[in-house]
Amino acid sequence: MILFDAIFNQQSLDKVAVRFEQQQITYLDLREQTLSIARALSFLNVERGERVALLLNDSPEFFTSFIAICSYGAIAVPINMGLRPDEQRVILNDCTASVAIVEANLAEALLADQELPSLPAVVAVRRVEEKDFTTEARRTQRLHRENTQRSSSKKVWWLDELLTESESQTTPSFSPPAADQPAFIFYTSGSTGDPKGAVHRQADIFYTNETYCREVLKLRDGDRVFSSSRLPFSYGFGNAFSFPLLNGCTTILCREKPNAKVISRVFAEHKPTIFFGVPVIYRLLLDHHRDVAKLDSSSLRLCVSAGEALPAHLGEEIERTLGVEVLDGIGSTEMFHMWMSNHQGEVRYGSSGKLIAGYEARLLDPVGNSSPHGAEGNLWVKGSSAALGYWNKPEVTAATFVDGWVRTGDLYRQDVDGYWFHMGRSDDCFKSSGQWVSPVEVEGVLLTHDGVNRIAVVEDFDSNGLPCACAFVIKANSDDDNVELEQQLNKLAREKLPRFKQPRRYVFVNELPYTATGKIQRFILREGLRVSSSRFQVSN
Ligand code: 3UK
Repeated sequence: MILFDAIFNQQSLDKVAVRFEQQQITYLDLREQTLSIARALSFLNVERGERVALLLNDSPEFFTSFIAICSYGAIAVPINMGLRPDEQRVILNDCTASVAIVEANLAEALLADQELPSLPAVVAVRRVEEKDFTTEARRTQRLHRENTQRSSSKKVWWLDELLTESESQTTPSFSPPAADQPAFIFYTSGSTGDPKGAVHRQADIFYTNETYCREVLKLRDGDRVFSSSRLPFSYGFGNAFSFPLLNGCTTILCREKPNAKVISRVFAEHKPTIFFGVPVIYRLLLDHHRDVAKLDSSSLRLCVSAGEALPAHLGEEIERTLGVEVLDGIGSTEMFHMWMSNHQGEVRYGSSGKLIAGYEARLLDPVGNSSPHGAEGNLWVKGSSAALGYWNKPEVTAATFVDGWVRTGDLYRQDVDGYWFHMGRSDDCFKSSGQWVSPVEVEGVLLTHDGVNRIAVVEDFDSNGLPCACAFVIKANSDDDNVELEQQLNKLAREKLPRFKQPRRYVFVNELPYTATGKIQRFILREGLRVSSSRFQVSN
């Protein structure tokens, strides 16, 4: 199967595929644009297997470029726009992209970047709706000047001009991929360390559509989906690209980074039926709803959360406030999308729900034996959407992909009813008084206090150098007194947790560090504690 056919061999191509700001783009429009990009790839002499990077905001051009690249037989590499330029450069160099399709404002920097040896061509997208002619005339001049100066190294194109230039090119024919032909690479940084590129096949897109999308989302005609997680994160990709487009639905894209204000505007203007977010976005959305402006959630039939465990009480608060269930599920870049999820009508808040048909899961103890039923263990998963491995990283690949199983790095336990509970990342857990502490468990308890808005628990060391828990807290009301709140949190912890899990220290902060995909970076907090707590902007 080819992605192009799977999306465009639909009964009606007149339906709206994308709502992008004020534009409504049909499947037919997307199809035409995809074919012209395929001609442009052929014009640029891109070869099968070559990497084409995408540095694009969520936009129709992201879709058409991605479909064209994969169907053409090259390898698409979407890069997260929330990363710093030096982090993006590491990815461009790791995958040795030969072409990058980019937002206009990034083109010059990429052209001038001497440390990007492998990138011979840059294609810059200028958008009709943001046409400010003066800025654009200046940009065009600069790009042309760069072009002449650098004709021997990198070549730059405006996408629209490239498409006109390659119009007379014969449209390349798309052939079905070989079983293990790589089609795209999604980079993941995990919670620490260097980015790793998970290499996927087109088939992985179809597999997640047949499994998670069919079983859990049950998309129907007329669904309009909106994801605050962006397309270069495989969660956002499934949510806002492959699921809606493979099922003839409409996806709502927004160019801006979706914060609570933007999301509430999108709700009011575009009336999504399904919303996908990560826990911190839900927290910010509920705060905005309470403090700034009421959210119009009248069109919603379902909410989804992933990326991190959704604390039980936050799940309940979302359902109370928005009036629909929120389905927490776990997936990963390596597995492409979800393998476990809550299901409508049988949600258990605080759990990741049940295994999705088409996936297997097992829990192993640290030496590799099966954990006894009900006990905690390291989660391994198996399913046909697993990546072929990491790009150019044989050792890490061998440690993560073993005999068809994928090591997730997550600790889980399963209850008697078959619900799975996330107990933290194996690398975030620590021992206190010789016993394991799972930060997510302690956070879940303390979050039930009304005075806490967000919290992150990490390993700290007491005055004797012994490990203990430390809680970083963002208060719900900035006027609350720190000492008083700390006393109340201590009391709550004493009531609900064994002594070794109770935090020995509380640090009140205004912000917590997050990755570009919305995960708390506990390692930054840990490092900060090691250096000095004064590194944090402490509140009050
Ligand atoms: C953690 C969760 C508890 C977990 C992702 C849905 O997050 C995604 O991919 P990443 O590669 O990270 C994977 C890791 O994130 N995680 C994700 N969801 C949950 N932990 N509860 C959850 N619901 O540690 C996992 O190993 O960034 C999520 C779909 C596609 C994705 N890529």
